Amino acid sequence: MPNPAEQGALVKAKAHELGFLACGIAKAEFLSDEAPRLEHWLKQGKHGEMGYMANHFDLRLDPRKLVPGAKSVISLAYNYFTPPKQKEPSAPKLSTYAYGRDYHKVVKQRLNPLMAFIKEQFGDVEMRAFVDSAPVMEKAWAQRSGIGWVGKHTNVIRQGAGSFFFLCEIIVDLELEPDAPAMDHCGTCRRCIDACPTDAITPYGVDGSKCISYLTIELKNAIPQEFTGKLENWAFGCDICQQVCPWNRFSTPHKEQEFQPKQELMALMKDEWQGMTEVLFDQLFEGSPVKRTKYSGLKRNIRFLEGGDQGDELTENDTRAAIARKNSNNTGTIADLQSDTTIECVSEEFHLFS
Ligand code: B12
Ligand code: SF4
Ligand code: SF4
Repeated sequence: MPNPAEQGALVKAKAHELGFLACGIAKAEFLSDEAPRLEHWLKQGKHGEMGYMANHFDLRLDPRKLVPGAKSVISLAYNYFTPPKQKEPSAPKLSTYAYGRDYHKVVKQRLNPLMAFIKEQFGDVEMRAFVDSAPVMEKAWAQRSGIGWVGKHTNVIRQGAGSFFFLCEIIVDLELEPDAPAMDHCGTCRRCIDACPTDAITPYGVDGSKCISYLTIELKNAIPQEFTGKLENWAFGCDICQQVCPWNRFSTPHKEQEFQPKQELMALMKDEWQGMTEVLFDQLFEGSPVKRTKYSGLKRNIRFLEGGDQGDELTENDTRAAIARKNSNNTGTIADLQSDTTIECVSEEFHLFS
């Protein structure tokens, strides 16, 4: 029987073979640092109307409550990066993660052979796989297992790979040797904070209720008027804080066929988005994460971008803020921001599958 270090190495090698970008291991234990932070975040109402974030507080902080007897959390990253592909520059924007088929299903399918391998190698172990599908603090596990650090925009960033990847985990009652946690490499940079159009980011924290991703996907009611003129043409999700992050210079295109966008979706003109019928919506977004917001949600978002949901004109303040943003140093082109090398990097060494 291999020892915990050899077992861990076998799992990582298999994960690599199956196409995962990274795989790391952490000891399954109570998330003591995260507990007070999560509590504070919820008390401040930063989850907005995402009621599910306030549920299962204890389960969320302890993987042994999800898998009794759990000893290890295997954390994995799955690349979804693709350079922007929408052809019409003025068309409402879709977040990159939503170009293809829903990641919950795709990544889960990729995890199944890894679970089968674990059973085959180590016998009848208890385990469960999660892809944003249960109360699991996925970013905390990714950081603990060395996959990457939680950046100031709160997404997990990996040296040599950026942050355009999904996270998933296998919680297992098998003892595997833990990896060292990842170190923070944000340094003095604050590009994501300065670029966020709704001021949702404070260092290492996001006010979910102000994030465009929340407003366009999770929020079921009307988008509050205070966000008029601030959504920067995003109709579903938002990539700005990741696009301006210098670490995403290292992103490389994914190889997942299921994440390839439909050509007709990428070619949609602005007026076709605006005039989209429910029939076309169903056709374009079958099996896509965009289904989460439903036809009515997407239409609401598009109307909001046009200023049509309130029927109000942009206020003078909104216009002034938009102009100020355009002129500010921190809102140059994404290429300018990414090519800036002033970021303080501790190391350029990469540890894929370390
Ligand atoms: C709720 C949620 C959201 C909410 C709230 C976002 C948020 N930051 O919490 C909304 C809808 C806004 C959202 C948006 C997005 N999301 Co989201 N979301 C989640 C979800 C379900 C839970 C996250 C969570 O636990 N939040 C609770 C708060 C308390 O956690 P937190 O912000 O990370 O806070 C921690 C830090 O602030 C830290 N902290 C606090 N103070 C300090 C101080 C210091 C010094 C340090 C070091 C740390 C620290 O402690 C807190 C607890 O660990 C996860 C899936 C999962 N089950 O984990 C996906 C997830 C985080 N989302 C994901 C993605 C892709 C996105 C978007 C990029 C999608 C898009 N393009 O529109 C955006 C990014 C917005 C952003 N900048 O965060 C991915 C991120 C992958 C990655 N590489 O990190 C995840 C992991 C889903 C997945 N399985 O891949 N999301
Ligand atoms: S996803 Fe957009 S709105 Fe949300 S925190 Fe990042 S930049 Fe701000
Ligand atoms: S933009 Fe800068 S501060 Fe923000 S996550 Fe990236 S490196 Fe960290």
